Amino acid sequence: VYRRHPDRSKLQVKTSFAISWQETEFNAVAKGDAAALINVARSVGYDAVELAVRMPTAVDVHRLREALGGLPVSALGTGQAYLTDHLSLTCHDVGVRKAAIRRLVEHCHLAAELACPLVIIGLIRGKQGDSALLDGSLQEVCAFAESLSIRLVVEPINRYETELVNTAAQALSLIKRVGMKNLGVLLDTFHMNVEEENPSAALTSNGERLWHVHLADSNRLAPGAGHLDFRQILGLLCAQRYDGYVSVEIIPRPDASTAMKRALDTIRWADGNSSTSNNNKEN
Ligand code: LER
Ligand code: MN
Repeated sequence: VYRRHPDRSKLQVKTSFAISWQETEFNAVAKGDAAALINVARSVGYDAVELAVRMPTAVDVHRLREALGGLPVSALGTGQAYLTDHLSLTCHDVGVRKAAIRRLVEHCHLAAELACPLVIIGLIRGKQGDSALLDGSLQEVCAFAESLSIRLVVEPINRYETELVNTAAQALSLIKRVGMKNLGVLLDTFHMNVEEENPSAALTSNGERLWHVHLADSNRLAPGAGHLDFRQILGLLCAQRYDGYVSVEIIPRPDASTAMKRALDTIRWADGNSSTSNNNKEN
């Protein structure tokens, strides 16, 4: 159910929508004419866009900057490098592993050029790789990212997509093992709905290391199309003074522009009705 309500001039949360800048097989992202999609996201009212980028060196940065027209980039997604090029941080083949690390270094360079603070570690860690190799690979990427003031976020992903890091607790213990200050967590409400025993507890379990959030409903459609309670989700985020973006990463049905509007409608409604909304009452 999409609940409509009057626009609020200021939300408690910063919003973003995930768009693929290059062609992709990933279905939970807006794709096609990326420059046009960025414009739609801007006109619908998002504060930023998240960009999925398979190959950073192939990005025409000038064209991308022009398309953005000053709209911030909340984070860079990297999963396409796994899906299409099969690069993985946990591959036994050291050549593939090094190529994955090099690719992420390129993502860090692009992120720095776009003043985007975060690079996402999702599927690029591999689906069935050797978890013992993950810590070292991440240490290498984090050390480089630090030199550009870029932070990385590990995203727990559901078991049907990867065996490595399915829950918020696993992400936190990975971060502790890796021991780098610029490694945090990204939680995706779609994956949490599959994996977390207690999604509310998981949402607050990463404390100051929670730097990015993907919003999708239980069916991976726009928030409002499934059975997740976004009032509770935003309420919990605001209560812990989360100051990152909530970035909508969904299957864009029936079309990207409608999905963008529906998602933002639900976020605005949930924001206005969350338990912390008193902080933001309109006069
Ligand atoms: C990417 O953010 C994600 O959520 C994964 O499902 C990638 O396949
Ligand atoms: Mn995600």
